[in-house]
Amino acid sequence: MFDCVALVGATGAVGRIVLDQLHARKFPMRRLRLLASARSAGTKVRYGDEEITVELLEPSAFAGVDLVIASTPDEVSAEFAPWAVEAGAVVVDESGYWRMDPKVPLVIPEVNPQAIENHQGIIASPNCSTTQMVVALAPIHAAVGIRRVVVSTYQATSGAGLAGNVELEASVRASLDNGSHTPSTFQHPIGFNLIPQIGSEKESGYTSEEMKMVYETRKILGDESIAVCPTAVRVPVAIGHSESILVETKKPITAQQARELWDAAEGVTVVDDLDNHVYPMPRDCDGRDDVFVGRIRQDISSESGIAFWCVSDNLRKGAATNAVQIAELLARKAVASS
Ligand code: 11C
Repeated sequence: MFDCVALVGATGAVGRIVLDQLHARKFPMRRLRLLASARSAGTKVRYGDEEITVELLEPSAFAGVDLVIASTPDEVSAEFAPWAVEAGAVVVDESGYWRMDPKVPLVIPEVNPQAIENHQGIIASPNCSTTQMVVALAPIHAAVGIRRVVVSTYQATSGAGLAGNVELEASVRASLDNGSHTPSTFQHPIGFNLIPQIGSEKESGYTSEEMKMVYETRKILGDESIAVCPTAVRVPVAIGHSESILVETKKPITAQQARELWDAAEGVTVVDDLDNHVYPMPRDCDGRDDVFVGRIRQDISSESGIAFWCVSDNLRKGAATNAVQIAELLARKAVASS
């Protein structure tokens, strides 16, 4: 049982779901505090039957806090996480800032729970598009080894926060009304459109979002030899990232063997019956915590490959749920060592 847990970023798209999850999963804590920038400090936020007033995020705010769960932009995390660690708290961070730091474990509880053992105060939760892919890849990697992954993403506007969904709605309405809407969150109008750019250019023509999928996948699976070729695309869907994934394996695997591995895997639900038009779709996965896989088939262009379709709620398993599951691991570890 934690004496005091602080949630940083409670008023954001992910923070709201973290609050719901902490309550729904009866997270073991005596007190919950909410911290945010001056813009949100003073706001009242509902938590179950309580109303909690958001406090200002400043170094002194972490006195007496045991655990921090944070969903903030990278630059905010860079500043506050050291304050929290200095005050003795453990930080579960959803931003991209700490993920590739060698001292920071990057954790998906179903995949590499053992990594939390070596934390030095900060534990990172991966990028949403990486998380769902790696949950699906992990059982295949454990069984037959993965040599290469080719992935194209179809990412929801909520990946860019509440502003992304506001912009989706405004852009769709403007198109239906034959009007125009000037984008501010995305690079182009998102209504009735696809945008093959998420993040900024990072290296060799790949975006920052795409390179997260390369580096984070290797770190979580603990295998620097895995080759990943990603294309990340923003689509006019509010919630639920989808991914078309082709895996080249070290040893051959059949589609049926892959299906059996996913049927047995924690956190994965197989939805796969093409004859009856059954496959995962974002609108069916919205509000659910699992990673859904379907369209499972042999790669007809090579000897040892599996192609599949993967959908998950990017705000849940892609962010809030994974962070709360990491916090639950820490709670169990504390009980085990007390
Ligand atoms: C998106 N995946 O869909 C991004 C947002 O590194 O946690 C998440 C950014 C991150 O826009």
